[in-house]
Amino acid sequence: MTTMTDVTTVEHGPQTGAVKLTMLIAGAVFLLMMIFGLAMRAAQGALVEIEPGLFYQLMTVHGAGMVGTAGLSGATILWYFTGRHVPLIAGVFHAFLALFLLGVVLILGAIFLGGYAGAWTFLYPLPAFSAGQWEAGAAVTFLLGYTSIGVGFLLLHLEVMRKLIAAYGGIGGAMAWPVAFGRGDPKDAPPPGVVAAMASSIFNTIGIVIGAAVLVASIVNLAFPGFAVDALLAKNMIFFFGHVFINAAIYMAVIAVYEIVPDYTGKPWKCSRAFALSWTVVLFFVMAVYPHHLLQDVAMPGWALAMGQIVSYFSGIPLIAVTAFSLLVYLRGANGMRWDLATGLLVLGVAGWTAGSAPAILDGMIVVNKVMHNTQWVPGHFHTYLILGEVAMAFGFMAWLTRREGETLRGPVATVFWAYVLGGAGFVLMFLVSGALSVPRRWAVHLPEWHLQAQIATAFAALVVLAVTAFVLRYVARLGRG
Ligand code: HEM
Ligand SMILES: [Cu+2]
Repeated sequence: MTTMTDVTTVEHGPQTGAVKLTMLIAGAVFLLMMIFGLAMRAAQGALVEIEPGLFYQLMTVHGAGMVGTAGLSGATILWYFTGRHVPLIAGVFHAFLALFLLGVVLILGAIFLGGYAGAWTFLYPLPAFSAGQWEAGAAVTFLLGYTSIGVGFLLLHLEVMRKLIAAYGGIGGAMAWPVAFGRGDPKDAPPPGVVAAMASSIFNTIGIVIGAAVLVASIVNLAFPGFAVDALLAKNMIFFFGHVFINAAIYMAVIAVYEIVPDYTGKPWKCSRAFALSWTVVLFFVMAVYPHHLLQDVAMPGWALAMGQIVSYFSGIPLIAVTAFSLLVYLRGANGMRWDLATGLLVLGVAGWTAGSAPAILDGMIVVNKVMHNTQWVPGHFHTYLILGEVAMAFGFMAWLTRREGETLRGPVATVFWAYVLGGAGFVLMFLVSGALSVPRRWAVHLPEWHLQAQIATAFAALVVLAVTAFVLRYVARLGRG
């Protein structure tokens, strides 16, 4: 429905085309980055030979590409469903997409033409210490790519927040604070998707602003090496940004669950008091918990690390409240649910996200972290809530965008779905097993004792790649047929 020439609600407006196109790009990039991941795991299992310099280029493009695409797909879900509730300016989304693609070009150029291989975390001062692998210009180009993507996200979140604040009577209204803390009636509360959109836009904006500051400082340092940055401060800022950004990607994607599942049960999903309260807690905990990335930094003040650990313990509670618990409560009250690829993947996403938080909380404990941190336990937990969490929800949203009435999850599409579940679960389990056996992370070459785990993981990864190829082809075929 078009309300004004340049203002449109996405549901039936021209934005649906842009959203479908963006999800096509996201799906294709996920697939390509998974193939790079497969190559890395195969190299760790000595199944293929990849020269270490190239391995770190692949690791850099895989990390940046995956995190960026998780953000892209999450933000697209946020945009699409926010457009159901408030009118959004279409041009903002186009600018977001254009800035994102510009960033991708810069990042790919920096890595594959410039040789940048300092990992997606651009940890200061590594971009400036390449040991001859890349020039400062390549590192600057990589960081400019991030900056471009960051500006796009800021535009998108500002438009979303501006409209939600106007429509729901301020930040508190959009966060359902009258229901959470006062006598507000849940009947008058905004829908769950709005609460999630408001909360994730707030923390992602804060994260990106901090990220932009450290990006600019790093760029100036590369251009004028005399300009030094406090390394510990830079690390805090980078991990605050990185932690918040990837979390925001998942919290934005869950909006698809809140908005789509009710279509399949016929029962509306209401914002209860517990739900509203949990999202407010999430808003603060997501930001307060980031020091769990710095538990090994002896120079960090003790109180910050203690806070990281304590908030880690407790952050599981609101997380589960806004995901698995609210979904189960909701489904219990509903009269059954129709399963198709979309609902299958969305519910898998919630389950995988919840499951992945368990090893993450373990690693957030200082005593565990001292042993586990630089092992593959870490990629083990984050691949769980990414492959079986965010990415599953993104493909679920894509399946929903191209759904057919009355379809169910059986036949070949069920086989593909279960191949994805099995491949994903096996793959992440092998990371966790390797981590428990103290196999280090981010090593291009593995000792012979570690090859078997990597080889088994490679077979599971191949299954994931096959399933995702089928998801993408199905999506393309259905878009093509209109
Ligand atoms: C078939 C699927 C995938 C495969 C085979 C794969 C493989 C890998 C491998 C082998 C590594 C390096 C592990 C190490 O440190 O030794 C890695 C790191 C990583 N992967 Fe994946 N991955 C997959 C999917 C994903 C997805 C879906 C995401 C995010 C949405 C993701 C994000 C990352 C990140 C952020 C890193 C860390 C890079 C770094 O340490 O700088 N991966 N992956
Ligand atoms: Cu974190």
